[in-house]
Amino acid sequence: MSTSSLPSSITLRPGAVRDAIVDRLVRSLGKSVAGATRRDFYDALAIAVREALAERWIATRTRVTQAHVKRICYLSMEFLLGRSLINALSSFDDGLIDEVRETLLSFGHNLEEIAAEEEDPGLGNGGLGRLAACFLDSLATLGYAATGYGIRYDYGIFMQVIGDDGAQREVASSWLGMHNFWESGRGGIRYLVRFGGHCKSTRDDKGRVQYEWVDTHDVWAVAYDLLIPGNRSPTVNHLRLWSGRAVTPFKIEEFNHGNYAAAVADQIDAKNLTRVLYPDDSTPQGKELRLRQQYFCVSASLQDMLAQHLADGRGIDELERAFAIQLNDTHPALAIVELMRLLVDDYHIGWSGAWQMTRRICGYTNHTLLPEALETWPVAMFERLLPRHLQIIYQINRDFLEAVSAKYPSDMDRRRRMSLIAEDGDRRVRMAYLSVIGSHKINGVAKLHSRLMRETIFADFAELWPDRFTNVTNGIAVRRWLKQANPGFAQLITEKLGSAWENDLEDLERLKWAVDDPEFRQRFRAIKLENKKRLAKTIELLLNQKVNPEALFDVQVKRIHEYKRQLLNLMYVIVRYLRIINNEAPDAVPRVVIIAGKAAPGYWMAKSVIKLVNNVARVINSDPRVGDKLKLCFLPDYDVSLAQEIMPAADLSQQISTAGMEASGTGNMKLSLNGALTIGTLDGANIEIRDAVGEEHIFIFGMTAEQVTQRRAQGYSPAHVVENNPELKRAIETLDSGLFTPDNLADSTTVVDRLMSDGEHFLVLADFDSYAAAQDRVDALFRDQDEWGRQAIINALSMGPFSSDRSIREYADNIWGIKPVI
Ligand code: 26V
Repeated sequence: MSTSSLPSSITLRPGAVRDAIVDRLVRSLGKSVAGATRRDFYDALAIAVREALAERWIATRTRVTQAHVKRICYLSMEFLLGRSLINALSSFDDGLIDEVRETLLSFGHNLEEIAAEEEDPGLGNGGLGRLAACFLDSLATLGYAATGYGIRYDYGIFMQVIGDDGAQREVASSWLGMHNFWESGRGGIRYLVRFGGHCKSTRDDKGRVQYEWVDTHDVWAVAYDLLIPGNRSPTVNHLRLWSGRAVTPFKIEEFNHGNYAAAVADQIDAKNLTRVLYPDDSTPQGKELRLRQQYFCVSASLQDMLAQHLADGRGIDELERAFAIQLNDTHPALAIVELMRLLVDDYHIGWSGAWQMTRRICGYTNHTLLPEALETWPVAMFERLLPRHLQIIYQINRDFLEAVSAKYPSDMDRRRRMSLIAEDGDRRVRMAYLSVIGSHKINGVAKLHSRLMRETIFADFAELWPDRFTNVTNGIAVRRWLKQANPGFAQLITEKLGSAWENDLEDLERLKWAVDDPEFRQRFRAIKLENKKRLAKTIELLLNQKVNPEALFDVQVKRIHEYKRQLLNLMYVIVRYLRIINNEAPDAVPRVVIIAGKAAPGYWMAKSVIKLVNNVARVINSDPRVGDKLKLCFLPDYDVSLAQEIMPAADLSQQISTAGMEASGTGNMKLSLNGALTIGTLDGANIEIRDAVGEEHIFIFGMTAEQVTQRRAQGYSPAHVVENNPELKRAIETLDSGLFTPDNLADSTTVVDRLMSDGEHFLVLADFDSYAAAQDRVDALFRDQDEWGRQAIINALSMGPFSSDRSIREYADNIWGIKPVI
């Protein structure tokens, strides 16, 4: 039966919302309307929406197959999607969501509360994972044929709970606890992924060496698909996530002999493969299970691509016309090696032809310059887990180093530097170099980052192949970060401009006149105040702390890392606190300082920062001398859904990383788009944001990346800085006195010791003077509410270039060579 011949009454569409919901309640869930809970309404609605998307999805796949267009496969170990219901509902362009809202009201429910029933699938750590989700949104909205490939972790990022002592505790939380209606298990789509074993070589009848990988331990990768709707677009793509399953059946004989553990050992091993996301995004732990996850993801995805390609009746030699692969950082870099293995060993394509094809198919995005975050794997581990892949890596390396030697004869040091194998200490495979060598384009994620990438970690490679290096500045999905997160502001824009901006953010430029329209400014400020009231309620719910919505909402939300310098923020909060209690700031602008973010469980200093923030907050928030003038709030368990509440309520966006260290940042874009002013260093995309909003509408401070390098070379001495700033000195002394951590002095002193250590790598206090001066400018401007509002609007309306639609068009045109199918 074709979808069009289904009885139409069950399709969710304008005019039939009530019938569709009741139909799913009764027929899919077996609930009466009278007996249905909030959760039942969520389930019924989710089923109805998913079915409506499924029709668009089938149509998309038919179009893609018929058009024979090139597809992009976005390989990523992380996708931080956020909730689906409102995203999907608001992608329909016929006012469906309004009717859903009214219908639910008639049943006594509110759409936002219903939507909050959904677990936020936290299948990622931070920026890199959220970027992948924004990119999928843009790919579908712009009508590109795209598939995301990743892992269906049973447990995504941990839930962060703050203990009574202020410290972070990690609690496992399964997004799959409740039935997830957004994914469909595709039992029929599964591939064998092999590990271990050894390699045999034989000669074929023409005398060529053939390699065989034998005696392997195998695991099934089974597919689960999540639908990715384009906004007001006929396109629905999918994200395909792989889950591990045992190949060997349950061993009933062992069971019957009472060996219960042995009976299920294989099942458990296979399931463990995809059990949990690694929560450390700063230091790779070199854990074997992580390498297994990477290979599992890559192998299943490539088999899936090839299977589809061949099923379409196309030849293997056409592969590069059918597919582009993008590597989201080095985590899926094994795709380069696995593709070589498939082409050479299974499809018997000659080595150099296979290599050319592989390189033309793959592109690599780098997301960090931090040397400790660059992945390397012990050769010994590779040998044990992926022996054939190690051989291939050696061959790639031999060919490559030969080319290096041809260009730079007798430059042995260069050969050593550029080798895929690091020989210092235990021998390790350098995944970033593998990604560079195996890709036709290598890009950074903001202009500064792309330049530093060429000049530092990949300098030798950029000298060898200057044309392969490029930049694509990150962007954000306007739908989630404005239309859904800030419906009030979105409606105001639409009232003035129509809704074209949703899919063409540059259109906001046309609203620039509104900056000088007092009525528009007044409405903008009223919307901001409403958003702040909403967040104030959430803060009260989470922390049992009242905050004044009229105060300046000062926001720093992101993973906790020393380079992001949450401690610079905290030191300044302490300085303000001391000014207030010493009666030195009679007219201080009232502030609510909001900090949120998770620390990697093994990153001790980051966890100390969280604990200290909470301890300082406890003292400040309970000091009667402070009142409304200052509140410090650490919001626990920062995730996409909490971000959607915070972004529209912010006045000030803190983007204060040590210059040269934040690759791009994307929270900076989300906050600015929602009308926050940025206080920031000349780092990552902050620089491009400054260029877009104008330097008079942003608070820039601190050293440039070049000055940071110089300062480190000179030898940085924090004691010297502190000696010259009496307020900073007083703040340090107060910390050292234990005022904030009476139960455990060390909770303060260990952090102070770090800040005060000679050569402290992140130069936190070196930027303090300039940061405090910029904060004074913030206060001064906030006193003029009308002018602040004007500049906030300028910020929001200047964000045209920071849509992920723009980023995706650049990837499509300059890297992937793909065209939309619509
Ligand atoms: C690194 C690692 C290393 C070890 C194993 C687990 C793991 C997981 C994630 C990462 C990624 C760190 C890199 C990252 O997230 N970079 C961020 O990427 C954003 C999107 O491009 C960018 O805006 C941020 O500035 C950058 O920090």
